Amino acid sequence: MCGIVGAIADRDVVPVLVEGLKRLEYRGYDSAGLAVLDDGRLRRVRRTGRVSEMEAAAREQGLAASLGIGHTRWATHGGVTEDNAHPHISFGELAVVHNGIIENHDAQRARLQDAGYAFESETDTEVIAHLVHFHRKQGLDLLAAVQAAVRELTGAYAIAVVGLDDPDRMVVARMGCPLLVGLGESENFVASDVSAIIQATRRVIFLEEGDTAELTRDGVRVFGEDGQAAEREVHVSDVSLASLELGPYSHFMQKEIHEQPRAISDTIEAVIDNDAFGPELFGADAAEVLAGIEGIKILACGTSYYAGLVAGYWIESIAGLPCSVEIASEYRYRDAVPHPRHLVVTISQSGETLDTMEALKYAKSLGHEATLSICNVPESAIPRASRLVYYTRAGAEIGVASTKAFTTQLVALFTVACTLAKLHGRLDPETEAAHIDALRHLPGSVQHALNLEPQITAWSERFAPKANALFLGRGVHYPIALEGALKLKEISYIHAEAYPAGELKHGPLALVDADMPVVVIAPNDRLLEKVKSNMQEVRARGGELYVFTDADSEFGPSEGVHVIRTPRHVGVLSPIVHTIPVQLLAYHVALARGTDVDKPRNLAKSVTVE
Ligand code: HGA
Repeated sequence: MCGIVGAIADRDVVPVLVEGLKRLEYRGYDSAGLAVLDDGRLRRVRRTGRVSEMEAAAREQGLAASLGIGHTRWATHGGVTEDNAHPHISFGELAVVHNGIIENHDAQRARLQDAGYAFESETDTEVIAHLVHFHRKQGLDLLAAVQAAVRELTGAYAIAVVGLDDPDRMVVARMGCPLLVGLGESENFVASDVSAIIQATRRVIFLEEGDTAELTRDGVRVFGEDGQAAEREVHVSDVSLASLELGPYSHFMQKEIHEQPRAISDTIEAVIDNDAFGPELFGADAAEVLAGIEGIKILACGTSYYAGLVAGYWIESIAGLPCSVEIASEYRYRDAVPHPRHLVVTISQSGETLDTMEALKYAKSLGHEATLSICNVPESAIPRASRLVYYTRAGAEIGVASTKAFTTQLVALFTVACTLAKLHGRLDPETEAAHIDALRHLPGSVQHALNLEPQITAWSERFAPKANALFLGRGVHYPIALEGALKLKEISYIHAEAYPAGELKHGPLALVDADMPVVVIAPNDRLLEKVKSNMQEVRARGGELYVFTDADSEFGPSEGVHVIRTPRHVGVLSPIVHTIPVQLLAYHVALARGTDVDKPRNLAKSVTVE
């Protein structure tokens, strides 16, 4: 979603801002802009479309300055127009970039209009610019004006503000949206994501909810929600530049699909090194937190929700504990019945997913004290709000369609299931050793599945002209069918639905004809015979089947039935291996259709708005 970058330095910061915005492109956006303080003038350039178009315009105008802010916008309030693009400026004197949604913008707009402010955009953001300007004109300095303004806002925001009267400072604030400060030598930065400033500094402070901060060239002062000076820890980011570059790949999604053997082995390293599952994997007080747990509630959105569904099968079958899995944006708005002895597990790649964060807050408000976050970004908001954490080590995921984050979440959740089983006396040493052995061999099986790419590419040509597709799976592979359908619709825009194969006859079979390709996840498990019957139902209606099955299953191709064989059945970890072909299928169908694989239309990474 929206990205923010800002810099104050003794050098021209425009290249820093542009590079930062390019690194934020992966979050998804529709327009971009910069505002800089140049020799007593506030200059701005904004464009709809790509950062490179905005960069060209900035170059043409000879934009150069030592203080500035930049933004990539993913519109929530007001259409995708240049007037709605950020930065927003008040009276030509003060510029603001904003990530989030201001919920009381209508009331503030009316009030500011009465005070003589004219609005140029349809955004909620513009009220922030005028509100800060208003307080500045009442005699407050920039920091106090921002603090006064945010006290009058409801909703979520990360903002950065610069003003003509303040050529030596920038003020930033956050509530509900990520924002961090980067510390350089005689220069300082702000960004919504560390990748935006990694070329300038690795030393970062993650601002906390309600924080404001004042950045000058020589220092940074942070203030807590109460307005008092606050100490915040300085972290050294280990995000690798290589993970932000494409290297030999055509798309980040392709690169990230192929990084999965490494991402998985990094994520399970601690389990393999310890040769055991155990609460210590989840934090210092995990033994105590997990001790009295009698059930699990998983909260997540999108692909992470599907990872949660797989975990639901594992937790009930391996640990013998009841597990419910719920979409975070639904849970947060219903009258849920809390179970104080249930562990609440949230899953979010970015750790900033707003709906998941709010669901976690709601669960805590209901009395859930035992909370665990599965997350890929250290120090992000959701793990910080949770008592326990398991960090996946997928590395930066740039493609909007999640791939390696999903499979690493699955291995993390498998570890949760096995640890709970052990704590509840349901994991004997032989089974534990077998599960660890399966994990040890998993990267190899995933690599084997990746080697199927040429066969899957051949299939993709047949899918490309289709308007619809159906994905089927049963049991623990049903969520993989859901994930396959989601990947296909996200990046190829083919309408795809997933069903548990046994459900076909209860409705969706009506859709099946020769134009409806049906993808089936059919591993060699105890449900294979049932799935075969479901496939017969499809064939009998003229539907064409595309089946992923294991090397050792006895299921072969026939008229209207295409088969690709994944590696030998890997037992309980089979859903992870079967994820690879559906990712590759979506990727190659999208390539064949010529869509923008890494930045699918209308979608964004790190969904930090409701
Ligand atoms: N509400 C603002 C910013 C939107 C946003 O943060 N998107 O991720 C707008 O619509 O401009």
